Amino acid sequence: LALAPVAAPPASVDGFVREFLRNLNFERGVALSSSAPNDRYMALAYTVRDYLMARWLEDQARQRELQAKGVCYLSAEYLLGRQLDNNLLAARLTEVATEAMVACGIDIDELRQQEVEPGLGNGGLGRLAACFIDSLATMSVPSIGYGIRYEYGIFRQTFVDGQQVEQPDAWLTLGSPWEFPHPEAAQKIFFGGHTEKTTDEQGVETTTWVPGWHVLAVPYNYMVPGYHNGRVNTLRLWRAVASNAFDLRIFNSGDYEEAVRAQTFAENISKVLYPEDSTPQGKELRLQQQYFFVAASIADFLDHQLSADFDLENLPERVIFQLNDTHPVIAVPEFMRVLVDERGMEWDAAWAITQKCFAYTCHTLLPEALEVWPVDLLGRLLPRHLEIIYRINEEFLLEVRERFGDDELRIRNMSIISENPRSVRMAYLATVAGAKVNGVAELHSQLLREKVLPDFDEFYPGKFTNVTNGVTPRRFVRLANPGLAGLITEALGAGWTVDLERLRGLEAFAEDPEFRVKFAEVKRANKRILSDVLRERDGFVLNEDHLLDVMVKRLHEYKRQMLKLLHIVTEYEGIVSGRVEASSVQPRTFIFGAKAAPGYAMAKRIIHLINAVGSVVNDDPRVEGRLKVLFPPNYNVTLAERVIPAADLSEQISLAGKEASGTGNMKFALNGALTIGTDDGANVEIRELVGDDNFFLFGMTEPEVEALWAKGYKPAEFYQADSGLRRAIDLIASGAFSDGDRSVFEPVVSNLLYDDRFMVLADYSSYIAEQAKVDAAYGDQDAWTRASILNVARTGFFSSDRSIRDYIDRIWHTPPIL
Ligand code: 26W
Repeated sequence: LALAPVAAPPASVDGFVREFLRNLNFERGVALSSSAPNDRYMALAYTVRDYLMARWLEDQARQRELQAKGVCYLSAEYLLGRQLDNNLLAARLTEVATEAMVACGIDIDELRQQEVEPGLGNGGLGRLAACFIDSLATMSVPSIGYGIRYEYGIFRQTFVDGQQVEQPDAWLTLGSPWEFPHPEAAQKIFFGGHTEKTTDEQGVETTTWVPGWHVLAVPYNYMVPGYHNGRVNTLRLWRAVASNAFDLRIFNSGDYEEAVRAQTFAENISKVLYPEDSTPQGKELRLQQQYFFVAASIADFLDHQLSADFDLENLPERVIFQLNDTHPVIAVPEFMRVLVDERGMEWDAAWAITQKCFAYTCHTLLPEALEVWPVDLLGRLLPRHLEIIYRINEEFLLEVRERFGDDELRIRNMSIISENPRSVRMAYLATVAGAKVNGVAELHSQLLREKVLPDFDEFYPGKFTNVTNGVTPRRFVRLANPGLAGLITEALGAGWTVDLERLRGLEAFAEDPEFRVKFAEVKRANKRILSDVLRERDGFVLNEDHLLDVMVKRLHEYKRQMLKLLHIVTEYEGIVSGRVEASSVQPRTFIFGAKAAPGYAMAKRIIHLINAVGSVVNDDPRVEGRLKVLFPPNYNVTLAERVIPAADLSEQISLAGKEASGTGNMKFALNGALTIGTDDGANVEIRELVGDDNFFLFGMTEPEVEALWAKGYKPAEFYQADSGLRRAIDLIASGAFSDGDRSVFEPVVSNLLYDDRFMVLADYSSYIAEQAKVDAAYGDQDAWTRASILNVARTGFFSSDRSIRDYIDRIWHTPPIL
C-alpha cells in the first residue's frame, strides 16, 4: 500500500461544499440545520485549512530537508487581525467559498463576523511582526515566527461616562480554528535556583545551573500562507502549562491546594499580554514571559529544525534570530548557555557564533521605553544568565578599553550593566551581541546612531543600518479596500499585490478625469461601508459628505492627540463665540481610535477629554452639524481595515524625533488619504515620495526641537502669544466640557501650560495654519482626488515586501527558496 501524500480537496464549489459539510458534521458534530453561526464559521475555517494543509506539510518537510539559511523572528507580540479572509485570499478560495456558502444557504458575511481577532499585540510593533510574516511567506523566505500564545490579548476597551474601562479579551472562549497544539513537542523551561562551579583534574572550571522550578512550553502552530504562491510558513506560539512532575511532588505531600496553586502559577506565564506600550513596568512576570518564549524557541529550533548531524559551528550559515525590540533579548545569554553549558562549546567559539546569529531591531527613541532589568530580579529568576551577561560585559569593556583607553566615563556609559540601581540594559546587550542593529525609518536610524547609541556606532563601524518599516498590501489594500484594489487591477493588471512599486503606473491615471471620478466613487463607497459599521457597532451616524479626518493609534503624549483636540476646540470655539460663521466651516468628522495603557493616567484623562469634547460639540445646535467627533471604542485591526480606506486626512502629528516610524501613516497613504504630519519617522520618507504638494507639513524639525529645548522651552509663553490657543485652552479650563467642573481636566491643562514635554503648544500655530490649508484644498474636490491618487501611486515603497527585501540584503542574507 503506497502511502499517498495528503492532497487538497478539489477546488470547486462542489468540492468546497462537501468538505465544509464534512467538517461541520465530523469536526463540529452538528447538522447544518441545527448549527450555530460559530459552528458554521469553524467549519468554514477548517475547510480553508484543509486546502492549505498539503502545502504546509510539504513546506515544513522541505525546510528541514534543504537546511537552507532561514530567519527565526522572535517577537513577544503578533497583532494578527482576523485570519479567515486573509487565508481565503492567499489560497485563491474567496470566490469558491462565497459560492459554496450561497449554495448552502449561508451568509458568509455573518460567518466573517464570528471571528474574534487574535489581538496578541499592543500596536505598531506587534502589527509590524504580523505584516512581516505575511511578506516572508509571500516571498518564499525560509522562516519561522516565534512568540507567545497569550490567553488574553490586548484588553477590550469600553467607555463608561467617557472614561476608558478595560475588559479582558477572552479571545479563545469559543475556540480558535486556526491553531494546532502540539503537546508532544513541549519544551521544559527552567527558572530560578542557583549555579555551582566545579573544577576537574585539569583545572578546567565548569558551571552548572541547578534550577528551582520549571514549566512546560507547549507549541501552538499557525499557518502563514503566502499570497498565491502555494507556500505556507509557520508561526509558533508558546503556551505555558504546569508540568506533571512539578505537581506530583506536591500532590504526594498531600497538599492538594498547593498543587493547584502551583499549576496556576506556572500557567500564569502565558496568561495575559502586558498592555504597556513604551513604558516598561519591570514586572517579574514579564521577564518570565520573555525568557519562557525565547528559551522554548531556541530549543525548538536546535531540536527540531536542524538535521541530526548538524555541526553547530555552522549555525551562522543556517539561522539568524531577529530580535523584535529588546523584549526577546534574554535569548542572547540563553543561546550562550545552551552552546557552552549544554553543548560543551568553548566560550570564545560560542560568542563568535552568537555574534553572527543575532540581529536587533530598535523601535523607539523614548529613553523611558528602553528596557532595563534590575540585577537582583534577573539573578533570582535566571542566575546562570546573569553570570553570562556579566562575562559578556566584562569582555566587551576590556575591548572598549583597548580601543579607547581607560576613559572611565565612556566605559560607564557603554557598560551593559548600569548602576543605581544595578540593572541590565537590554538594548546595549542586544547591540553588543547583534551582527546588525537597525532602526525602523531613515530619521529614526540616524537618531539612533547619533543620539541613543553614538559610542556603540563608533565602536562598531558598519553595525548600524536602517530598514524602513512597511505594511502588507494584501491585508491593507486588497482585503481592506476591494474597491480600490479592483480599480488598480483594472488600470494596471494584477501584479501590483506582490510588486507594489507598480502603483507608479497610476501617476498617469491621476491626470485622467474619468479615472478620478471612479476613484472618488470608491472613497465615497468606503465611507458608506464605514458608516454602516459604525452605526451597527456603536450607534454612530457618519455624514458621508464630511471631510473624514482620522487619528488612530495608541494614546500617548508624544503622538499628541492633544494637538488634534486643540484644533477641534479651536474650530468649535470660533463658532460658539460668534467669530466664525458656522456655515463657512468646512464640514468635518474627526475620528479617533486609541487605547491607553491601563496605568497611564494622563493618557486616560486625554481619552476622557476627547469623549467630553465630542459630546459637547456633537450636540451643540450652533455647530449646525458641521463638526462631529466620533471615538469608537476598542480600536483594533478589524476596525482599522474599515476606517483607513474611508479616510480623507491622516493625522501623523507626533513631536519630531519621537515617532520611530509609524506604520498607520503608510496604510493611510496607500489608501489615498492625504497626510497632515510633522517631519518625523517615516512621514519624512512619505513626503519625499509623494511630493510637497501632496502632503500637509507643519511643525518644528527635530533640530528645531532640540534648539528650543536648549534655549529653554516655556509653554506658557506660547499660550500668551497666541489668542486662538489661549481661547481653546481657556475653554477647556473653564469646565465647558465637564459640566462646569473645572477640576476634571485641570491636570491636562496644567500639564500643557507648565510641562508640555512634547511641545504641543509650540507646534499649535503652525498646525492650525496647515489645517486651514487642508480646508481650502478640500474645497477643490477634483484636485484633492488627484493628490489622493498620487499618494497611492507613489507609496508602493512602503510594502512590507520591500522591508523584507532590505532585511535580506542588509542583515539576514537568506535568499528566497522558490
Ligand atoms: C513595555 C515596554 C515596551 C516598550 C516598547 C513595549 C512596547 C514597545 C514598542 C517598541 C512600542 C512600539 O510599538 N513601537 C512602535 O513600533 C512601530 C514598528 O516599528 C513603529 O512604527 C512606531 O513608530 C513605534 O512607536
